[in-house]
Amino acid sequence: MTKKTNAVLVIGACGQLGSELTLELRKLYGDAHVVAADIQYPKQAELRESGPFEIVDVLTPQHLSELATRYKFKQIYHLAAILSATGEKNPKFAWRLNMDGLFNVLDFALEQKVERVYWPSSIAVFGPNTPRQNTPQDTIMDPNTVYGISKQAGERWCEYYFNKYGLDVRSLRYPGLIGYKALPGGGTTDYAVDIYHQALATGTYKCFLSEHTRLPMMYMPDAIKATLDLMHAPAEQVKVRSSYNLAAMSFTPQEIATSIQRHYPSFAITYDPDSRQQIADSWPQSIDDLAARQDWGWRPQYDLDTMTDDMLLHLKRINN
Ligand code: AKB
Repeated sequence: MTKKTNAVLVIGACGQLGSELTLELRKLYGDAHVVAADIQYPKQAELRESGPFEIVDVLTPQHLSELATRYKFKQIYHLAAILSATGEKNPKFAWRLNMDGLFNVLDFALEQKVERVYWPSSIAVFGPNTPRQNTPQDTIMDPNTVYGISKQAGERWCEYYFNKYGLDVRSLRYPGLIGYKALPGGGTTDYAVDIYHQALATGTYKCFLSEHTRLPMMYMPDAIKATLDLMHAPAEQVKVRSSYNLAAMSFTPQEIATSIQRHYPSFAITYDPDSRQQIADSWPQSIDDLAARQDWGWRPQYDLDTMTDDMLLHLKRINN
């Protein structure tokens, strides 16, 4: 059997980021060259129909080796993870999936001589003793969620594989990501996606975080752009080999509601904080991403109001 060469593998392709990133990668490299992989078949027709799809459980290394009989990968995006809120429900499993999954992918990439690997980190690597305003690239990191601990450990391992084995792994510490194409799964920042859906569906939203909880956030087109810009940067410009701080905007539930009210003045928000409040309270309110700006030219394009305008426009179109 002849192998398809120069392929790009996206693991976790059905997730919030994966479903959008896969389609962008297919535009860039050609549909047939970007292999979407996940533990379940995609619900999104465009993702299912536009290119190859493979069932892969990152905890089963044989799934990866089997893929290597059919494809020669030049890049891997390993996005599969259990997020902050879900992780707290089953911490041991979250640790196993987030860590063993990463090891399986890093080892596979080494074995297969993959040129470049992308792995997402998160603002969850920071904790209650981290400075919360303009959190620096290098600072105290004392995460207190299993997700945050796994991301912090993962960052150390990515840097280790780079220093020790020369594997070109690149990473970003995403803030909360907001997009209209797919729903997030099990994060503390998920309210900032749900609120737009509920604004259109019911005109009201009960928020699981309190009114003044400020968190760093980013609109999906900016997250995709940052990811691709980092992956396309010449290796010598990528000076941080753990993970780069990345910022676009910070807002509170009250401020996003006010932004929505510019379109729907009667939109009403209420607050009923749950266990996710404690997680949010341990995270930064704003992020200093100077290193990303200086090293490979990062600049975000969306702020809260331009994101709201775009989200509502697209969601209205999808609903009609
Ligand atoms: C979460 O809320 O768990 C994620 C994240 C900030 O990494 N969105």
